[in-house]
Order: sequence, then structure tokens, then C-alpha cells
Amino acid sequence: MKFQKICILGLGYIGLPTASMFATRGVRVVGVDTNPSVVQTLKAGKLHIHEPGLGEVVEKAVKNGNLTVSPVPEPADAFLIAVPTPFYEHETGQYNGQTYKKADMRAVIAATEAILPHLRPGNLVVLESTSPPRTTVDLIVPILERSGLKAGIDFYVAYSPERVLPGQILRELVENARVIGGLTPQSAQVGADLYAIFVQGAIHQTDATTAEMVKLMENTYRDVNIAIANEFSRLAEHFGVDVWEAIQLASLHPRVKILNPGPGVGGHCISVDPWFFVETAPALAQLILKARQVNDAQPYEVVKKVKQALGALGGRKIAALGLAYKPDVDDLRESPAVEVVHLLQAEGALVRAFEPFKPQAGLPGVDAALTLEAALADADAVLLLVGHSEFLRLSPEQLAAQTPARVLVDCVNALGGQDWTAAGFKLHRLGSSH
Ligand code: SAJ
Repeated sequence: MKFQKICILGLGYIGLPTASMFATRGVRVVGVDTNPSVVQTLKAGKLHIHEPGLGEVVEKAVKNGNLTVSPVPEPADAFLIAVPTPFYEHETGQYNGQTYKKADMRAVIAATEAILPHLRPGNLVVLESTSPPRTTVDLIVPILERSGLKAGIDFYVAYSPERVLPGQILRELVENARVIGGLTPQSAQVGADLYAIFVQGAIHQTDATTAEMVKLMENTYRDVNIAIANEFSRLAEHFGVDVWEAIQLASLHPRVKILNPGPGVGGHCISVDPWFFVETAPALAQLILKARQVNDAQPYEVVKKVKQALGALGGRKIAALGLAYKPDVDDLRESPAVEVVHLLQAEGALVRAFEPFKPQAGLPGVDAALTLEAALADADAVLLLVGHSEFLRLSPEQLAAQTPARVLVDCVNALGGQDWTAAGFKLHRLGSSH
């Protein structure tokens, strides 16, 4: 099938890079976003998100006219939905006395309904948003069939998960293997033809529900593995062992690769996706639920560590370094670092945070310093929450010159290699009692 025009709904971390990929390969792309400020920013040739290399690609695509931005969809050969699927903040479900989070599918529903008036025979509709199993079959298809057209016969429907790593999106979009699950084998084939426009990795065809499950399995696998690293960290502290050394030694085994403990699991993927299994089949997803609970409790472990280092926290000044959910990204969504800040404040601590990728984070209730110096001045303790490269480059002498604090709490084992004692610091590392 020939694709001359594609409409991409949702211009976030996935939709925008994907739109520019198609556009730079000569396809006409209409990028749709319901947020007027996103549309305005992109029309002005600027970006509303931080991703290395993305600015240049978007600028090129907008300049040559292949990428236009609009608040509403237009008729096209293919429609691609890449809108967020977070979980509800306050609405939860219950199973056997356990609370689980529920997927908020409103953006997916709204995007699908927005396509409806433009749907024509022969069109392809692809859902990319991470979704609970059976979403394509049970949610997308019934909405699209309100058009009077029959899915799989009059038009094609597929699910294709994105698998890119923030910070590496442009390269991974092209190089990663892609899974495309069709409502019918023909839908999968048409979907594969679409992605072949820019994907150089292998494109694997399957059915839609398998593709949905593949995506959830990838991130759940990672979540459960991080949970065991976090549990090892607690056990190591209990037994007076340095977890980082133990992990390194255990990982020498040829079939063992243990991930890193830390302040918790954040971002819009790994801390969210496992809930889609728990929500839809709680009785069958008990290990997955437990892993989520372990990772969600990590910020409390950090607070415990800070208390061990400082004693009672009332009135103590803490410089928190990093608010992003992981190193070298500006994304604060579901960030455990932000939660740590709030928990410390609840204990009476006076926290000044510095996030180099978003100094003006503007988070409610967070005292964000505009510079590292401002966060460090006056502090009683320095708390490293995110291993941003900028922080890792700090030498003991540099830090000592910028802060009166001599208590250092490192949640990501980034500072262990240097001699902090000589500069007068007492270093406390998560996962280690010495
Ligand atoms: N983390 C740890 N310990 C580790 C590794 C990560 O605590 O050893 C934490 C990070 O600090 C962060 C969180 O986990 O808070 C998630 O970070 P990540 O780098 O593992 O993953 P994401 O969320 O940035 O991207 C993931 C990727 N999935 C996998 O690696 C299986 C990516 O390929 C997916 O495209 C993305 O989720 C997504 O959109 O689903």
C-alpha cells in the first residue's frame, strides 16, 4: 500500500519523533495535538520536549512543508495514535484487599473518536499507546466501526508498541526491531508496510493482542528485575553488606545480570505498564503487583537513609540533586526523586532541589533552585537522587567549596569511587551500611 499522507495523533515523546521520521522520508504528515500550547510551540519552530537531535529533525520537516501541525485530524491514508495512557491519580481498584491502579484510557478514546469522521475505506489505523491487553480489539475497533465500515475488511487496524529509550529516541526508532500486531494478517502486513518507510530493524508481524502483551511484558520484566535489586539493597543494609559490590560480584556469573537499586522506578512506562496486567487480571499478576509495591516504596528507603545520616529532619536543610526520573533526561513524570522531596518535607526538612535539565521545573510544593550553587549554599546535607552526568563530574574539592554540608547521601552509587573523606565529607550510600 502507498502512504502519501499520515495523520499522527499525539505529539509527545513518541508521536513527534515518529512524525518527523515519516516527514523526513517524504511522506506528508499532519501532526495533531489537542494541547493548544504544543501546537503553537511547534508552529513557531520550537520544541516542547527535550530529546537530543529532535529539534533539527522537526525544524527540517516543518521547513520543507512535509510536517504540519493542527489541533484536529484530517483525512489521510493512515492514522497513528500515540497519546498518553497514564493511570488514574485517585481512582483505584481493589482485589483481595489489595489496591491497584487503573489505566486512564480517555485520551485514546478521544483520539479514536476524532479519527472517526475522517475514516475512509482502505485506511489504516495504528495504536501505539501502551495499553491493557485487548484494547485494540475491545476498545478501538468498536469505536471505529461506528463509521459503518467493518474493521479488517473495509479498513485495517493494528497495534504497534514503541520501544525506544528516552535520550536515544531518534536512533532507536530507526534501528530497533518493531512488532506489529494486526487485527487480521492483512492489517499486520499493511502496518508493516507503513513502518518500513523508516524502520531499519526487523519488523515482526503478529496479532494485535500479542503485540499489546509483548510491550507490557518488556517493561514488567524490567520492573520486576529492578524490584529484586531494590530488595537486595534492603537485605544488604540489614546484613551489613555493600549491595553494589555484591551485585558486581554476583553479575560475574555468566547467566546473572542484576540491575541497579535506586530511589525508585519512575517515568511514564515502567512504573505504569505493569499495572495494566494487575488491573485486568489481578489474581494472575501477584508477583507483578508485589514488584510494583517494592519499587513504589523505595522513596521511603531514601528517607530512612537520610534520617540515619542526619538524625531528626525537622528544620534541616537538604540540597536535593536531580528531580528527573532518570539520568540525563528532563522528564519529571512519575519521578521518585520528586516523591522523595515531598516525603522529606513531610518530615519537616527544608529541601532545595536542583534539576539541571529543568531548573524552572515549577513543581507545586518544590523549592527549585535555578543553579547548583543556590541549592548547595546553606545546606546541612547533599542528597544525590539522579545520576546526571553533570553531578558525576563534581569532585570532592569542588563540592566542598560550594557547600558547608559535609553529609552526603548517594542513592545511585555515583560518588563511591572518589575520596570524599579527605575533603571532609561523610558519604552514606543507599544499599550500604558502611
Ligand atoms: N531504574 C532503576 N534501576 C535500573 C534501571 C532503571 O532503578 O537498573 C529506574 C530508572 O532510574 C527509572 C526507571 O527505572 O526511574 C525506568 O528507567 P529505564 O531506563 O529502565 O526505562 P524507561 O522508562 O526510560 O524506558 C523504558 C524502556 N523499556 C525497557 O528497557 C524494557 C524503553 O525501551 C521503553 O520504550 C520505554 O520504557 C517505554 O516507553 O515503554
